[in-house]
Amino acid sequence: MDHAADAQRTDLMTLTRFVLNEQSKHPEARGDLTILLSHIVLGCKFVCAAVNKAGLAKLIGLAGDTNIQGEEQKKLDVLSNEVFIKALCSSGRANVLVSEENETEIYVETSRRGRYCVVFDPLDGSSNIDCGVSIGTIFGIYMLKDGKAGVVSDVLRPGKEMVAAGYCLYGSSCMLVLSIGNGVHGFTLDPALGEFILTHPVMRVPRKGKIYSVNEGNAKHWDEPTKKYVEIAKFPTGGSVPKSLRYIGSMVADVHRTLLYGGIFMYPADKKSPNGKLRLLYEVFPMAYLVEQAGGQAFTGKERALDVVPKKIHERSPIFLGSFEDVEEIKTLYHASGLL
Ligand code: FDP
Repeated sequence: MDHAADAQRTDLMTLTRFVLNEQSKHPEARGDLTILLSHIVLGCKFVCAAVNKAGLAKLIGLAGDTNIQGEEQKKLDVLSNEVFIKALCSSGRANVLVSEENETEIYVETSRRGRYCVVFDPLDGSSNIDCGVSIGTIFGIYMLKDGKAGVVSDVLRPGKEMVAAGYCLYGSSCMLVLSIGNGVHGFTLDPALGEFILTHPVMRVPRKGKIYSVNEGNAKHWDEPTKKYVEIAKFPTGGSVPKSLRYIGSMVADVHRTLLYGGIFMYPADKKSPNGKLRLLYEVFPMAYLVEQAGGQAFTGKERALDVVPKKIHERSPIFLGSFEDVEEIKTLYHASGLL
């Protein structure tokens, strides 16, 4: 019998245990972030279960549809949003919340307020729900600036001020990828245990990749540096091998692949959308935070993504993120173009 392997199989590092271990390294920590994260995890488990049974339960459909019992059906993204808001409010640790689904920020009622602000997209990639393609939840966490009642400026801050960020991928398995500022760690949901188990400790994005990921349907509208980058990816000179194109069109899935296999994911600005498509607070920032924590880079076409100071909660930003050297190449092209 292989005792070492057996010991590892039975000594499970759950996400909660991992975060508690991290917390114990900071004697001043009060456990608030641990509690907040456990409520986010609960939301992810709920959404994972809902996504898995969406077809069966007829959860898919337009919000406002009525089922056979005359009950109102909730679209999966509406349902997920409700679950996360309730989980965050009941944690007693959240203060200002920004959700992709809500036009304005949400202030947790005074009696349940805590020190953290959470920005999130409860179900990203929603155009993929109806065809069973992987989708995900993205979140980023800030700590209140002055520890008093939260205000919108507590979330209108650069991504580098986040204290944690992560995403949950609802794919062939359900995986939660998290950074609390000490590298990136991946946890896979064991459905039998109902627990996220550490399966990908210390994730590092390969220094250089072989994949580029972009919606090429927008190529007509791209600026010169983006066009040039993709041209070189397809027709490299000097005997290099062309890069492969992979684009799922679901940010969590595309970024997850980029973290694991390397390469570049981009949603650039173009003539139609001068600020790109993706949202700064709850798409670009958390993913940029994770990619940097994993040793990669994230660039907007002008500057380091995590340095941008948002002016509005639903602001958009172009993004190029992934392997350090691949992002360095697009930065060089922007510098050479004189667009910066
Ligand atoms: P979706 O529209 O399906 O919700 O920002 C949302 C997002 O998906 C991302 O998940 C994805 O990366 C991107 O939009 C896809 O946009 P395109 O369809 O324009 O390529």
